[in-house]
Amino acid sequence: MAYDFWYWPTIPGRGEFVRLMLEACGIPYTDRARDKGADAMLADMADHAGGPAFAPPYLSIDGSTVAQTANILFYLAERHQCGPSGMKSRYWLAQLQLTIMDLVAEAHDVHHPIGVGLYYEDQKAEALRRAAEFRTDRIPKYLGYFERALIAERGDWLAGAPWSYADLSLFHLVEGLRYAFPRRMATLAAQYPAVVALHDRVAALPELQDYLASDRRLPFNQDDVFRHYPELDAP
Ligand SMILES: N[C@@H](CCC(=O)N[C@@H](CS)C(=O)NCC(=O)O)C(=O)O
Repeated sequence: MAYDFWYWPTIPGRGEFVRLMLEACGIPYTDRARDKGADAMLADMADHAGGPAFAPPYLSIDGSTVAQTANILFYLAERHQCGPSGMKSRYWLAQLQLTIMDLVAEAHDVHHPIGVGLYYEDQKAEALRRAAEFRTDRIPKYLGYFERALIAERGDWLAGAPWSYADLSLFHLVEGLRYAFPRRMATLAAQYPAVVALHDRVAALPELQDYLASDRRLPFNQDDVFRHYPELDAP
């Protein structure tokens, strides 16, 4: 069975965390909105009388949905036994993933600090203030946490071995931060060697090579959660 996976068709966004897991775990899926368009996704969302999703990404399963990025990854890991399976690891990975999603939300709020529905141009002054705090305090605090988490584990991955969806997500998080804040990330790189090494290990995973080189993987762009506005970046 191939999952019906729904996410905005033109950005990696939060959908990328799910795509990476589906691809690396070899789970069959159809990227429905890339085939059918965003309007088809909105129609599908409106169609789920039972268990509707509030927002994409989501999986559509038997008329119901599994939504919320961290929840989707938790579901897929359980259902397909992809990654560490011990009780402690499962909840540890969920904890890490929820923390990653917190940082994703903060990265988004840097360019939309006042209103999700407003244009960036209408909140530029506030974005400048938010970006300064994000660069100085929040990125180091989160990356420092993931650095400690990696150092605390024996082995190469966030929950020991084998790799898990949280490792894939930390990889994409670093990619997104590097896209949005290249100057800041260049300054910080040396302080978080375990995070950088984890990023590089995921990039080299044999299970991901086909996907990473394919056009199924969308490039970052200025409609995404991670956006590069040069004025919001600094060393
Ligand atoms: N907490 C949710 C957030 C979902 C979300 O914000 N999705 C965005 C795209 S990345 C969206 O389309 N939001 C529409 C809205 O909030 O109205 C998750 O992690 O999946």
